[in-house]
Amino acid sequence: MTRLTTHDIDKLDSELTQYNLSLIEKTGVDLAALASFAAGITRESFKQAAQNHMAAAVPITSGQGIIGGFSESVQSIIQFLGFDCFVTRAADVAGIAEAIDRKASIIFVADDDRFIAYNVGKGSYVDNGEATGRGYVAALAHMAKGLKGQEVLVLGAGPVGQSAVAFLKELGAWVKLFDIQPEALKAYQTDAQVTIEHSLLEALSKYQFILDATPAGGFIGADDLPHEAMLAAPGIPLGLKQEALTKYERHLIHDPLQIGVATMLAMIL
Ligand code: PYL
Repeated sequence: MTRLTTHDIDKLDSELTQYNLSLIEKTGVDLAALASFAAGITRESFKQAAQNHMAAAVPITSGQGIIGGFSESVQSIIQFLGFDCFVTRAADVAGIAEAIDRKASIIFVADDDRFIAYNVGKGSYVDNGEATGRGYVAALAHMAKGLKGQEVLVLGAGPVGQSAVAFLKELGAWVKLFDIQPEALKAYQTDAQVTIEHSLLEALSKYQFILDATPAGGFIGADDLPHEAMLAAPGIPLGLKQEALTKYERHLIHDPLQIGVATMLAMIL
């Protein structure tokens, strides 16, 4: 998983309203609706649940340490969705204890390897990778006005790509999967709804709907894609080159945290 930098998220809080409006423009629905769809709940029940939950974001100092603004960005996304959320004053175990003492019902914690939301009452958690894969498929499905029976190219068979493949199959899409590491594709060799793609450039030129779940940046040029391409790209950094970004911006979903955190919240209620 690529590690975010403070620079990736430094304007996130102040731009959430504009970000949500751009989601509505591209997909027809807002962040709460996408997260609800990905979680299999109604937008109404998601909004209702805000009355019964207090969330906490706990900074974690392990490994490469705290990312400036990370916990605050998680908090602002959760608050934007109508839920109470605080960032604990303490970090690590003391922060988790503080969250519980302050009656948090959902605790968000991330180290360098995992980012989870833990539901204290249920004793269950959801992982950011799984939520992000589902959330970005939800966005692509709305942008495409439905993916049932459609061919969708998924780049990357890591945690996000695997979750995206699973949800795409649930939605009745025909998945075309590419990964640079053949062993990542073994699990799909006998899957009737998944076709393995062996040439990246050939695959990019062929499919209108693309989900880029790779951690690679700047490898997709404007001429590599069909004119009508629509892309959902959770991968950090963005896989599109600047020229492609300019050409496909109106049909591109890409953010550092918003869809993943919103979907974690909707899935862990
Ligand atoms: C969850 C993000 C999405 C993409 N990469 C993941 C990442 O950057 N993970 C590291 C998160 C570290 C957070 C740090 C803190 O500030 O609490 N431990």
